[in-house]
Amino acid sequence: MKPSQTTYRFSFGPWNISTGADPFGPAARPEMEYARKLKAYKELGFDAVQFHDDDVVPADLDWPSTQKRVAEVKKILDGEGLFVEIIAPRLWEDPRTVDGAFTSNNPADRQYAIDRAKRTADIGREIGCKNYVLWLAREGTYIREAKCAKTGVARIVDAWNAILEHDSEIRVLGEAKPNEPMDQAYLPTVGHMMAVTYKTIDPARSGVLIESAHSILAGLDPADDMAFALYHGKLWSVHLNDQNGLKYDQDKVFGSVDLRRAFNTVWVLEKNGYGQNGEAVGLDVKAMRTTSFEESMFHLSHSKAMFLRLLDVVRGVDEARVEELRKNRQYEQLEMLILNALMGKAS
Ligand code: XLS
Ligand code: MG
Repeated sequence: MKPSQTTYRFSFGPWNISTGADPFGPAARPEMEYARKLKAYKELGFDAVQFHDDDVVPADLDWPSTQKRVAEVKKILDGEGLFVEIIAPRLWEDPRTVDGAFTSNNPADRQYAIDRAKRTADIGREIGCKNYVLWLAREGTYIREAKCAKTGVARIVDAWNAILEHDSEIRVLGEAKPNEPMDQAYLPTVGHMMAVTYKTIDPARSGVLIESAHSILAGLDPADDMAFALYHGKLWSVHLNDQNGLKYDQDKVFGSVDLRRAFNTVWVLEKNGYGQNGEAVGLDVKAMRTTSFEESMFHLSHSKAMFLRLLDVVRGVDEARVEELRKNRQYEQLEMLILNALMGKAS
């Protein structure tokens, strides 16, 4: 394979610049003003924004006020030269989604979720974004007996279809996560999510966003999960970050825990042409709670820098030599070739 000439484009969401609040303590630094966050994108070398519906406009506003607010945000983005890469309904904070959104046991609450999901597609249309992400945060249970899991899956597919039907131009990207906030999710892995894409009314418009930490939390390798989705032509966005073992979702700087795992992720994306159809490299990372307000954006530029440095390493690996070592089954030597590359040694 020839080295690709992909010019990568990078994105993140406004939630990635945060106050450091966690389940055990309140904000550790002030909230950054929204307009300041949007200004930060270009300063940090990013190209695109990832939005939840209520990152753009408060949820449940009437439609004319929603349109007005969306137009204001769009104007700021146009002025900054940014595009919106993904739009996603935030279906896990409202009191009506406390028992799940599409899988709630309460029909009125399920309807609220569907209505809000459709409205999110409308916001996407107004702001010029066709990638619609479904992170199914509360679609699962704390105890298995609370719901029928089979019905839960069917309800997720129905909701997915309702979104596809509502807007014939968007494509829906499922984002799997095995646990947190729920004890166990109904669609815990990329494989589950991929199976569901084929059960929708329009598989060609149904794909995935893969987050590194979510694969790791499922005990899987992000690079393999991404390869699987790439094989299916369904990897339409990524959330790169890192994760220290099977704990709570940490959203650490890309490559900060396991450099080789990050290298393999970049390898798989690069070797398979990710980004050549407009896909962006999303970085879903969080600053440490100890970080000061002034330094609370470094984790983003650092993650991007890590991706680009690993890309240099990937592009620097002698492919012919790799092929030869593969052919001769000299995996010990192949391993050292990669370790040397990671440590800045030619061979
Ligand atoms: C959670 C996700 C979430 C989605 C969008 O890990 O990053 O924010 O990507 O809803
Ligand atoms: Mg994510």
